[in-house]
Amino acid sequence: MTRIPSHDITPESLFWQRRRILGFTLAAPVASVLAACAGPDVASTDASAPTSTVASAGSVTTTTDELSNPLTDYETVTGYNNYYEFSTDKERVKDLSAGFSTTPWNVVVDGMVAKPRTFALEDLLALQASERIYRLRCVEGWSMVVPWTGFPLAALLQLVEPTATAKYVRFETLNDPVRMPGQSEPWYEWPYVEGLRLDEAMHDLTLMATGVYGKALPPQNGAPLRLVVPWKYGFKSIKAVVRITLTDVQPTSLWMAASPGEYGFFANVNPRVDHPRWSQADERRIGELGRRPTLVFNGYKDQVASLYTGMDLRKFY
Ligand SMILES: Nc1nc2c(c(=O)[nH]1)N[C@H]1C(S)=C(S)[C@@H](COP(=O)(O)O)O[C@H]1N2
Ligand SMILES: [Mo]
Repeated sequence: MTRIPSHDITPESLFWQRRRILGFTLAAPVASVLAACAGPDVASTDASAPTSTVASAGSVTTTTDELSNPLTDYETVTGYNNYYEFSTDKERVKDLSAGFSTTPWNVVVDGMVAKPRTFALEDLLALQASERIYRLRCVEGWSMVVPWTGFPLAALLQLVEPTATAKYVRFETLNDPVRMPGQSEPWYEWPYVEGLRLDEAMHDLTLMATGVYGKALPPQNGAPLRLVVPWKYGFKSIKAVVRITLTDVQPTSLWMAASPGEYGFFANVNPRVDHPRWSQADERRIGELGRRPTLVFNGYKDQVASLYTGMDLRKFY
């Protein structure tokens, strides 16, 4: 079992201390929201930090991303998770989600499409699968390198034929407080919602992941189906998707609703735009000591910058 430096955890008590130090006064529910995705990842060097070893799970043929960054080991990828439907404690999500059943699973694709359809998960697993090694940069200031398997979202959207009026894609997580006990917490507007502009959704980098490390996606990583948008902060990569709706209205995500001053719609990784409460200039790659500089668009600038031509990316966070 890989040990995670305890500094990544923002327990309520520490959070409150920090709030007091910073002199914030917030009503309790709001403050709990902000403890969320979240408090900054505290920079530290820790002798117990995991070393980057490529885990044995599944059939991964490549051991680094295209920038020669080693993969984050399997135990960490599947043992250190943000998933508020189960817990705000990243190290407890794995155990608390262990019994989460994903059969049967349907995904409704509706809205501004010529051919709305409900897909059984099996229909989606039949789409051409590919392996993608992507950096995942959490807005909290930590990152990983993850080998996903899945299919491009574009392949799914082409099947339903978005109409000319569709401008955005809205994603929704399963809403089931019995199976997802965190949804009984009143601080958020459940279910978790995320959104992309249609051209972002159609971009080849945008993946619907069904597996990790060559194995089926485990519950804690968003089984059976989760979005992965590698040039945006991790919170855009919504888990356990049950509904995808094409629309002409910019979706309001759970994080935009919870804290509009902190979380915008685009949320492109940008080291030059600080979070209101911490810098985004650098990050802690889990498994490494110290911090490394955060890359513009998380290192995918060449592939995605043209999506934002003419936009002021400081303003359109
Ligand atoms: N439904 C849902 N999706 C979610 C989250 C969540 O709490 N609920 N957390 C997000 C955040 S903040 C991050 S960083 C990533 C983490 O993905 P991972 O656990 O696979 O690393 O999932 C994102 N998707
Ligand atoms: Mo995150």
